[in-house]
Amino acid sequence: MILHGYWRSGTSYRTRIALNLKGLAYQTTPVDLRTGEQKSDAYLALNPQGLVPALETDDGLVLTQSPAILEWLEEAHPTPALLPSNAADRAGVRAMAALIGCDIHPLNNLRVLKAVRDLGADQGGVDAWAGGWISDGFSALEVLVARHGEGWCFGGAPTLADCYLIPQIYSARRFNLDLTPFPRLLEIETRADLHPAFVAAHPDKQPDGQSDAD
Ligand SMILES: N[C@@H](CCC(=O)N[C@@H](CS)C(=O)NCC(=O)O)C(=O)O
Repeated sequence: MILHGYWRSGTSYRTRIALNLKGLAYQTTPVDLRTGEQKSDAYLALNPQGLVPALETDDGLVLTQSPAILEWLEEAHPTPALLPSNAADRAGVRAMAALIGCDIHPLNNLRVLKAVRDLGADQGGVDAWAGGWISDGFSALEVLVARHGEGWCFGGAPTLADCYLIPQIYSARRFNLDLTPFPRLLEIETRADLHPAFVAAHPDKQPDGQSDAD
């Protein structure tokens, strides 16, 4: 498989975590968001939306939208499972994933932050914008993890929810958000820091992840 992504992109990061948790081999083809490569003709042919990630499967399928990719991985490669075995718990994990994927991440992606800057925000304003939405979502997630987590977001093993959480924490640090109000989320991050699938997916470990510029 080939993952087209960018080292610091949260959606690419969450996809790498899921691939690694499943133990699947893949190559990475970097798409440089700093230079606008996601809008090149070559990349638009893969993903007409011009966003990363895109996953080319061994069968020649091109999958886009990280939630769809993660659900496809779960269906095509069910073991180890990243969703619980009963429907109610699966809904609980998907709710946590959507809390991040639908209600936090879209408000701090590159094109939205550019629009916030175009409206006149300086870096402090951008940090406050992104940090405010992350804080809002993390406050709810902290409560949900208190209800359902037993070491990870939902239960005692990593699920799709953790694939979403760890990149969002990484992003929160880039916006200088104080994470001390979220001790349960930070405990999960500490656990992920010791888990090989999460460690190998970290942006700093990616071949295109050597530059500070962004
Ligand atoms: N809902 C999409 C969002 C994808 C997305 O926003 N990707 C960002 C990087 S995390 C991107 O490609 N941004 C480029 C841009 O805004 O031009 C997904 O989950 O795949």
